Amino acid sequence: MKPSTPFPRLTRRDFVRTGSVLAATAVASAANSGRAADAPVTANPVAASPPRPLLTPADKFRDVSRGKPVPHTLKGEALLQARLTPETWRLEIAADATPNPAIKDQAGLTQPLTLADGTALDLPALLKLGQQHEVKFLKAMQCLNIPAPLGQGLWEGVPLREVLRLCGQLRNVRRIYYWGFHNHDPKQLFQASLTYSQAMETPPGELPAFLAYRLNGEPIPLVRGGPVRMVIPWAHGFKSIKWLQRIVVTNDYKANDTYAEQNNDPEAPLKTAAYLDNLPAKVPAGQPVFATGLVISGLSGLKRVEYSLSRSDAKDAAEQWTEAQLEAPPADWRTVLPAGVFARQLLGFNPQTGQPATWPLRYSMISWSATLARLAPGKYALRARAVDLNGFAQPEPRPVQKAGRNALEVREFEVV
Ligand SMILES: Nc1nc2c(c(=O)[nH]1)N[C@H]1C(S)=C(S)[C@@H](COP(=O)(O)O)O[C@H]1N2
Ligand SMILES: [Mo]
Repeated sequence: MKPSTPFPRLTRRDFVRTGSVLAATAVASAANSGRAADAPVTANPVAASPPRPLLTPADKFRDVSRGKPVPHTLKGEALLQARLTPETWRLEIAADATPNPAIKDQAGLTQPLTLADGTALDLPALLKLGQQHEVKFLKAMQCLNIPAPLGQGLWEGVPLREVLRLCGQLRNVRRIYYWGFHNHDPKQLFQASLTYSQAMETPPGELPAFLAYRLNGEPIPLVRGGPVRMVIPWAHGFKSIKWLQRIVVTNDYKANDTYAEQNNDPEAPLKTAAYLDNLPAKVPAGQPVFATGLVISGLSGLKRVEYSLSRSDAKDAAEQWTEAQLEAPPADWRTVLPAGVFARQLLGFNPQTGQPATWPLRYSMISWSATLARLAPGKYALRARAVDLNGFAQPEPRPVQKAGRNALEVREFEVV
């Protein structure tokens, strides 16, 4: 791979300047029926919506938070009581003591961290651990049940394995459960879990489960689950527990995630999938349409995004798939990353060159686009799908939507 042009694709600037160049070179061929060969191409395509920045501001993520009241609405004394300020935050780590017929030998650890004996981990201690073990990377937050990414952040924190090493010897541990502040009402408990080795044995080049304390270069705000949030890089959002306060090691072998109770697959990793932005309902004839969307690179990576444009007012339209353009990596990561954070420090980047090892980065998202030109008047349906590195086109190989919302999306519009 030549370092100069590792990924010869659409740059962010090209995206913004959606004008004549794109329109003229439009791959739009989408091929089929409805195109009037001689229709003029004007310089300004109708854009669905402009591409987003690679980093979503902390308060612009779509929010998925249970609880009454939701923890991030707490104020003043209630916030202190909840231990959700940087000074009051504590993390307890203990062994599961709940009687359970499925367990022969209860799990144990030699150094529990508890509020009762004053050993619970506080934020200064976690930050200190970070001086030695900090990890940083870009991750898309994606709810298993919502067909649109929630946002993407630069997350920084300490691998869970390093935190568990503070607890001495672990015995009979098969899984690790964890939850956040939830108002002391058991009905509001929102818990997630990992296997022991997912927590402890990060494979080379892979991303660890970690306790995040910074988002986009700032302390994680309350609204995004601060002061400390668990971040599980390879998983859907429900494993990334906000307002983290308790970790329990257990001999129970079951994935005891609250999310599993609603028929969700608790072990389904982030799914490679493309999502479509909205299109204007009506487009004047002769004006190209600039279709955009987001694509997440999940467990199986991303080969390409494809779209198909068909006449929805004609029966004959055969589905034909055309490759869409992917947003290129930024030419200069300093324009994207917060001050003091360098690309070569991020997991998933080459530490020598500061270039991303894959594009899109694993578990992150970028924009895609397609210019649809010379469309004859009529009704159209646009579809888009991601093809993973194994050649599976969305929603394959995961057609069951309770394992990750990635149905083939369609947007209809009319050229008038
Ligand atoms: N404590 C707690 N953590 C939580 C949740 C919750 O309700 N409570 N929701 C989870 C779910 S289902 C998702 S999709 C993500 C959403 O993260 P966001 O609100 O930062 O976008 O948070 C996860 N972490
Ligand atoms: Mo979710």
